[in-house]
Amino acid sequence: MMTNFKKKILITGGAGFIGSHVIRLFVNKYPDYHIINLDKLTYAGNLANLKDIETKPNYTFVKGDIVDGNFMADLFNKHTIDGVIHLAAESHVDRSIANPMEFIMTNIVGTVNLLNAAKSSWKDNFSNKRFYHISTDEVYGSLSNEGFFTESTSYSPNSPYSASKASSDHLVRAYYHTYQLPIVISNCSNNYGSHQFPEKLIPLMIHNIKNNKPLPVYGKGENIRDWLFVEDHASAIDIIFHKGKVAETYNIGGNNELKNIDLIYLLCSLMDKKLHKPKDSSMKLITYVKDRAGHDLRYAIDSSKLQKELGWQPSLKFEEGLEKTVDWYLANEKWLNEVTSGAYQNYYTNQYEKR
Ligand code: NAD
Ligand code: TDX
Repeated sequence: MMTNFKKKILITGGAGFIGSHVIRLFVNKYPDYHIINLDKLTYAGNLANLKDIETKPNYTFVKGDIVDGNFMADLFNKHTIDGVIHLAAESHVDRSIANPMEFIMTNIVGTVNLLNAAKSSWKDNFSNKRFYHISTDEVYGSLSNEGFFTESTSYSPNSPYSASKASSDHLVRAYYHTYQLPIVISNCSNNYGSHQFPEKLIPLMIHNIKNNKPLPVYGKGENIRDWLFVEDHASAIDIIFHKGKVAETYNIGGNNELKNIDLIYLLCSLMDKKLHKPKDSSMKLITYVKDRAGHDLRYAIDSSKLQKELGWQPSLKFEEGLEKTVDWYLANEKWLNEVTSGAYQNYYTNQYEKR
């Protein structure tokens, strides 16, 4: 086994949706890096997401909570960490509306613990170190039908989730200005792809279509999101981690805006084909339900800075990415059944059936 790794990188939240794609990319692409995945394994963390790489010699999993400051300090004392890619978070807007405190603890307090652990273990000698914070376009608030979020758009978060992410972005930036901690931040639009927990729009709709359950559309379905295939987010993270400038922010987006209802129509017709159902049969499951509180109308990202300065491009067209995603969920019934048993049923009843 190789012991002289070139770099040791701590990736937090690596058992979640985006984190597992980032871990897979880094473990496979950089055999000379030692990748440590720190994850609490909340309802959203699932080691089954990483089965294909878990025995690789350059990968280590550590179960732990970023809210536990002593634990984080010990981890940094035990390993000589060169870089952090911080994805661990509570990530679902609806859960933040029902229970904001978890979001304050993990997204804000947890991020500060990580900043403190990195700062103190690096002992103010920051050469060749990097703290990369992964954030969201939701920190910029909501757009009307025109315009795009750029890196200089003012923050205007509207949900407890986005406010907690905005707060963590500010703290990360403050650690650069106050202590010169070499940080970089990216803000990405809505991701979709394999291994996404079926509380988020696309996998929830796939799961419900598959099981002939109602498809809950919030409000009129007119809200617009900009969708990016998760592996393209992972490739942007790779580029920004290696080439992004210290203290800069990079927006990441798919340039791919869709109204929720149009996306659901697309999914229905794709699933009808895949499941050999009569044309338009899934469409009949669409059910308009009470709108999300404070529902942001539109997100749209201008990612030209990342494209021009660092040469990143999304690789897939949305139709291709959506088909790949649907195929993955249909081929991975066991994964879907496991994550939708147990606690998921209580969540679903509270979120959709008791309202
Ligand atoms: P996810 O909910 O699928 O995964 C989050 C992971 O963090 C899970 O594995 C969970 O176990 C872990 N975690 C939660 N609390 C923790 C704690 N206290 N200590 C250690 N680990 C903990 O989330 P995701 O969709 O993969 O999002 C990952 C990151 O990307 C988040 O920071 C999110 O804000 C950001 N982001 C997500 C999207 C999106 O569309 N999903 C878009 C832009 C940015
Ligand atoms: O059942 C539903 N019905 C519905 O109409 C769900 C779950 C969602 N929606 C709507 C709400 C949104 O307008 O679909 C849209 C997408 O919803 P989510 O999948 O919950 O994503 P969103 O709220 O846009 O936030 C996502 O993108 C940014 C991620 O969850 C965040 O982690 C990320 O930061």
